[in-house]
Amino acid sequence: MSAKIIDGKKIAAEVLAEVERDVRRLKEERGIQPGLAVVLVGENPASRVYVRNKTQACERAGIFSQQYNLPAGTSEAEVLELIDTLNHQENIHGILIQSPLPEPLDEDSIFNAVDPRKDVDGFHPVNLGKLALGDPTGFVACTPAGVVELLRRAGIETAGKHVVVLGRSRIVGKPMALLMLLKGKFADATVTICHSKSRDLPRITRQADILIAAIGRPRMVQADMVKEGVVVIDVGINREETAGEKSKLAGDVDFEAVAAKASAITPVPGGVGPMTIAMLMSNTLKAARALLKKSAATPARAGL
Ligand code: BQF
Repeated sequence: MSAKIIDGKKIAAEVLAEVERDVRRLKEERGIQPGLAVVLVGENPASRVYVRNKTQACERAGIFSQQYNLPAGTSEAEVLELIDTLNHQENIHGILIQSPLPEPLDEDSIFNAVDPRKDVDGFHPVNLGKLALGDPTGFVACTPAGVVELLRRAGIETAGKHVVVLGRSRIVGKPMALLMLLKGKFADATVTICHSKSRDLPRITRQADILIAAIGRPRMVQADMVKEGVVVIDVGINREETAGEKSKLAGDVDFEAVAAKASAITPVPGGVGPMTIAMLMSNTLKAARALLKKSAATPARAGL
């Protein structure tokens, strides 16, 4: 089988164009410009690239963005103080704390401090809980939300299919599995989650109609681990150090080998990565709109 290559860059550009249009309308009709605060602690080179991708996307979507660069030695109390300020800042609808945070900062207590209404990354327990319950008012983590959007726009049905998720992280694997388990179109799947302790991984992954790889190990998924006609979504973004100055990106999937058996597959780069950024923009727009609904329910002045 010759696999269809799912063009994440193109699909992300479509999402971004829709967000840009809706942001423009929100500004024109309601005088509100969505705003995103981007907080980067330390000097992780990959994180700097990701943060740049996000602020650039804000510019393209017409979203106001404010970047905070804190030095590596910043204390937890200082980060929490900034989050508290941003939680109360009216022109900021979304707050993003770039992960991973440098040691010894504790990601859990820092993610938990973000107001769930501004948690556009979907990392807060409230939003993870809403996802588990199928409550649409919450925020879904951008990468798994991007995978669903990618499947939808590539016309890949999930209902009744066996979706195998490789990886159980708070940011990707777990929410990914929960999304596939929801009721409705582009969900309704039979879901299996595998992880580092799973026994006989290839036996499980070979049963997948749709395989979603989010383990963070370059080229771990090999041809003998998939069945003919599988749809493969590669969430892995692994930086492979090369002799040159530029590091190369590799997915969790051995692309060439697996593409020979798959019916559709996402590349790295240009697959899930751009979708992550597009969904962050979409979540920020959603956060700004949600605020609007609340103020509509409680008019500021009588007669309005
Ligand atoms: C592409 C991320 C691991 C850990 C923390 C486009 C991105 C990446 C690739 C990007 C990622 C990965 C981000 C491509 C944000 C996705 O063209 O393939 C965009 O910027 N990402 C992050 O913020 O934190 C991470 C991966």
